[in-house]
Amino acid sequence: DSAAEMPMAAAWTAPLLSQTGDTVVDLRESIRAKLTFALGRTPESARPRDWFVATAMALRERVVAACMASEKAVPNKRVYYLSLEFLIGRLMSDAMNNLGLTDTTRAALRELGVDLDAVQDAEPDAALGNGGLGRLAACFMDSMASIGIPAIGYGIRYDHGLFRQSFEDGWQREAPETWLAEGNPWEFVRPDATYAIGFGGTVTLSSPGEGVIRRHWQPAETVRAVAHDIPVVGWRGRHVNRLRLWKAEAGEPVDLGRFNDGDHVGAVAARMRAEAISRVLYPSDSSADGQELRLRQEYFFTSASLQDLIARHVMERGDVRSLPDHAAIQLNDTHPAIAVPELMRILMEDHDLSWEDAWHVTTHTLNYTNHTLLPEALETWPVELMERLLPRHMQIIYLINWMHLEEQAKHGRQDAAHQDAAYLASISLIDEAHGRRVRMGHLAFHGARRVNGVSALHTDLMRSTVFAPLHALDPDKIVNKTNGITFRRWLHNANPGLTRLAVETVGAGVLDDPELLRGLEAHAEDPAFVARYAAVRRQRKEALAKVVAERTGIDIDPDALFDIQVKRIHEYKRQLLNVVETVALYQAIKAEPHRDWTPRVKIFAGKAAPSYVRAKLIIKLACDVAKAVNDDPEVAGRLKVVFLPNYSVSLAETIIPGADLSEQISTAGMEASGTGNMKFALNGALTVGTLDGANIEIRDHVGADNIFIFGLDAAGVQAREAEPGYAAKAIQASPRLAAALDMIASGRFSPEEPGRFRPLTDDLRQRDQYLLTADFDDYWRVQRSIDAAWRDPRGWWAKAIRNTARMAWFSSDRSMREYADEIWRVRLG
Ligand code: GPK
Repeated sequence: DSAAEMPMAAAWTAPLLSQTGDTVVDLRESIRAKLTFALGRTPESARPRDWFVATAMALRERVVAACMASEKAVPNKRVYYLSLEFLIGRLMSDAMNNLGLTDTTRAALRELGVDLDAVQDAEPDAALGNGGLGRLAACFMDSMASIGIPAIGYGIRYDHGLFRQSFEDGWQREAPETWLAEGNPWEFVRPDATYAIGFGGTVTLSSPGEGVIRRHWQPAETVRAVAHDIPVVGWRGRHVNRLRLWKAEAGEPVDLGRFNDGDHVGAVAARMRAEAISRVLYPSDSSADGQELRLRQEYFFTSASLQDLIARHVMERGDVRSLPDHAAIQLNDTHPAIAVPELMRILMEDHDLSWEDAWHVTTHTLNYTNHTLLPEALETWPVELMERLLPRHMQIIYLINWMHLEEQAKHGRQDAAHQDAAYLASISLIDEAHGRRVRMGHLAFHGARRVNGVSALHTDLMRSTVFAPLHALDPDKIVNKTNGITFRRWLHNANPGLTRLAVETVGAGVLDDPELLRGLEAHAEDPAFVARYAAVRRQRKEALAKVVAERTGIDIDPDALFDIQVKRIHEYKRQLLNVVETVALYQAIKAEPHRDWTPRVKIFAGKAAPSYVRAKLIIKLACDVAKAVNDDPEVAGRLKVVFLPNYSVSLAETIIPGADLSEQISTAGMEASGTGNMKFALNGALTVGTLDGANIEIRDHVGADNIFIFGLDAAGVQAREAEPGYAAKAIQASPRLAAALDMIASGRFSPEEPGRFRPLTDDLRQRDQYLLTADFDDYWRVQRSIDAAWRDPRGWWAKAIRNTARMAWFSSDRSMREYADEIWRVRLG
């Protein structure tokens, strides 16, 4: 069976010759030359890492050639995607596959006596992001290059991306990640693209005459932003874009005066302070931690990016006033929201625009994507800090706000509601109630032409909750753009067996047009096709079982149902609901050990923010429950629990194709979209989920019969939140839940520290902010219906195949086309 015979880590190869015209000999000699002359290594002494670098450099040359070809003409309009995070993962398979060079590279390396899979495994992940928000930016970069949107992604070149996670007796430990330790073969340093970024200082006034007053910012400190470019090659190499990441450097590398005075540490203090800006990615996800260094990071990359794109625009077009016609800037969340006053400042101070003209350009160029409505994640900065770090920007924000509030008064709103102080406070860019803070969401909203949510539900909730008063002022501003994923990474590269099966069934056109996947539906109950589809899954489950054994020492049976929840650890995502259900199932098995329980393996992976104590305790509980369950002879392997350490993009590529069941169980209304949910469904895992985020749209596409929905919807959650004491009542009404919580609280899983998990169980009994108790019984019910469905393989595979067949709409190519048409108004190249 051809699908099952595909080599495990091999990538799918487009059924066409290389896009670059290279033969195996060309590439082989190119790799050999890189190894010899760029790395100074002999084939005999080369480690896999050296082969990786040599191969990447050989491929990079081909990317550059394609890049030169696609940059020949100045595009009419460019997209600038500003994001503090790009969670890219490995780049080699993207470059190889999109250039059609996978087979050529494999053969070239084989002639050199080297295995491509080992070379690919030697590439470190570029983990310059925390989770969904950063991964979305990476998928969008791939899609923009693939569908031909001229774009530059702007971010920070962190020396250390997301921390490496390990477990010490079930407790999360963090270690620095060192992806750049041996250099980055994909990047080009661009010292000519260096900009000065100011901080602190004072604002002075001058009057050039005629009653005109000018304000000039004299920063106390200046840092240099140096561009590092990573080319992003699109599908079939037709188009190449750039990811431009800024590295922070000091104006002067060393203070020679202090050095000569013998102060050798003090001599480099300013340099250390400057370089700290691009040193480390903040590891918190969906929560704003409000530290000064973070604000410095945000302003640093935003200012450098704006200076760069304006310089390019002026060079190409002459007049900065036409910026909105030739540039669309997308702010990925509020992290670059300081772009609003920074663009105003640059236009007024460096280009002499009036306030009105500058405001016109700003509000016709910027757009803002919101990724969460969770209050703890909405960024606000203390006015005092902004005044100290960015005094000129604070003045501009005050003036924007003054005009914004005046506007409401001028329009002479008749109804009392709009005269109300509470109303004005709700639309103000300054939150006066919590010690005077700048609301970055309000700032971004007000400065943007379009504001978007990332799923239909999330966008509706933006309109009805957090942004309701601002939305009423400009009802066309908020639009929905449901997230997507790049099928090239998440299907073609991650699951070559399934890709080959799809190509052989519906034709190679499916590689260019995912809508053709729909042709698989006709085969959902065809035994020959089902056997091949099941064989692909089986192979991926064996590969996953091997990784689980290597990394945790736990043996899992590929015949069991692989039930997987992988994502950041966060209370609203409710990994705890999954763990409590696991405990209840454990109790049920022990109560009736002779029943024929459906064998299940529960697999968890994900990182907790280092300061998120509650999330780390949930990880510890999962690990302690795993130990008890896996070691219990009465369970006899019918339930196993695994926590895989150090979740990453490349680990996700191994995990997702091996899943039977995808856990998407957030409290309804709290997960803006989710994108892991899309990756699993595309690969044919069935979803157990709440009516939250994009789960709703996934249900609409795959059909209600092919997904397992449970629990309260967003309206039900709102209603229940208003009922005091709901948790105690729910626990009283559910003996199964009560028993599971009692077992956890009793210390049964932590005999050496019986009270360890009381903070979790006490909270569920008293507060239960995420309504775990309200949804528990329905979750149990749907899980048992999943047990039953698993026992009917024909029914299960038909559902799985229908999932794969109906997911085309969730391609990030579709998302990017919608942004291009409705937000950016940019032509595809
Ligand atoms: C949202 F606010 C944030 C954040 O700080 N980090 C992050 O990854 C996620 N997100 C949402 O939680 C997901 O629901 C969503 O799919 C993803 O952003 C991309 O939009």
